[in-house]
Amino acid sequence: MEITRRGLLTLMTGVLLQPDDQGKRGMVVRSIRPQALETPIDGFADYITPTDRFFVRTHVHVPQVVLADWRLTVDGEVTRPLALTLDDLRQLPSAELVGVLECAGNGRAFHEPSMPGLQWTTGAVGNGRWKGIRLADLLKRAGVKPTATAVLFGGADEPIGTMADFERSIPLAKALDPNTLLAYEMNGRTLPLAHGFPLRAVTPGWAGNSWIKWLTSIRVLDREHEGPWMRSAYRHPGKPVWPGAAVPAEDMSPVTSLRVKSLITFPLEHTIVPPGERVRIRGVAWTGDTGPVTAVEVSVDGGRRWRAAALNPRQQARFGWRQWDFDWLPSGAGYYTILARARDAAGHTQPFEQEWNPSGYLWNVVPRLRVAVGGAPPQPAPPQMRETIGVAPPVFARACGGCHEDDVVRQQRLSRAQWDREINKMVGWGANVSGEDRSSLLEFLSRAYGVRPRVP
Ligand SMILES: Nc1nc2c(c(=O)[nH]1)N[C@H]1C(S)=C(S)[C@@H](COP(=O)(O)O)O[C@H]1N2
Ligand SMILES: [Mo]
Repeated sequence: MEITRRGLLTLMTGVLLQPDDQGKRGMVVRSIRPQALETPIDGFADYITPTDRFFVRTHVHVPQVVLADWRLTVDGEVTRPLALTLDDLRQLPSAELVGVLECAGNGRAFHEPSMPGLQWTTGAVGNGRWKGIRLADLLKRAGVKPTATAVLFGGADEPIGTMADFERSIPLAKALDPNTLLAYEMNGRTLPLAHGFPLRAVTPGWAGNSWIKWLTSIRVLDREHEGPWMRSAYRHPGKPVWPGAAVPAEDMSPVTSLRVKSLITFPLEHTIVPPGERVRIRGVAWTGDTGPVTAVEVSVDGGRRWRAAALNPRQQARFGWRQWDFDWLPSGAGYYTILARARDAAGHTQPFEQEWNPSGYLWNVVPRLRVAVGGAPPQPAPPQMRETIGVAPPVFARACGGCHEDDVVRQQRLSRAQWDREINKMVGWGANVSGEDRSSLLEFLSRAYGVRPRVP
């Protein structure tokens, strides 16, 4: 462990021993306190996400860990309850794996209609190297009784306000899976405080809500844990529901496996590519229980044609992501829409349309970005939020209603400039709009039917 100024001070006073909370670099702050930090797309250039770029999601007050007092207890439906120090754990055979940690809510911001919660876009995910012990080895020592069906993780963190303690259980089968670890190292170093020092659960293939940090207690249960972090949070209907609908918690089940997903990490949105230049499109792809990833396809024409990207042949970790690339020589100047679509061993692939769910979990729509070859892309129109549709000025019915109904207008989402051109077009087609009428019509159309998230 690196000795830092703070570490040295605490060694001198002999009270605390915890690793320096490695500073984070260039993160998108979604919440300062409790800490929620998102990795921007430039944080995904490496196979292993550097610790200082790794996203953080914490619901709670980060605990003060006094290692001398720290114990991991194992109890519940076991024949030999245990209380172990970190040194005890380090004596056990170690295991290491590369695995993707992704928050269930990653991509929530893309759901329409939007829902409350952290508005993660693409960066509540990272590929880490995790080292620790196998949970199965510990459970074997403790002697799991036949009545056991689930394993509850509890951490040292304290809830904020009247929030319930962040405790969650996983099914016994997942706990006994040889890939399920209790990790004391991340990316070759002592697990940082932000990521759960001194010990966290690593449940590869499953969303972050099962990767409990600051572990102090493992309790073997005869049923799924009944706390609110199981019974009301992290639940998904498992099928499409009416967007915006309230779904009773009992009609949903806990979020477990991640879904097949990819990110395009290069080039960046609205890059201007010089004509004649080759572009190496790059990204990463991962999946959950239905892995491994078997293919990534790329389209440079908005999905009309697809071709296989090359998966990095050295990256075979079952739960790690795979870097891919795609060599592209644009056929000429123009505006290109690039899409990527990963496929996994079970034949699952990424959808174009996400089914809506009440908490906005497991977003995995094909990623998309646009580049301009040989010229600057036009400035995207700033989104205009609708305050009220307002009352249509008389010119609307008079000038437009003669030829068509409102419906054809209502489905449009156009910027002011586009509406301006549309009016010109209609005037060209015979609509009688002029002077003051014209400005009130333009005002109305761009306010009422401006660019904004679609509302179902
Ligand atoms: N004790 C505890 N563990 C926790 C959480 C928490 O708030 N408290 N958040 C969970 C959630 S929702 C996620 S996505 C991951 C995030 O892990 P990271 O902060 O190491 O990226 O931790 C999980 N483990
Ligand atoms: Mo999460």
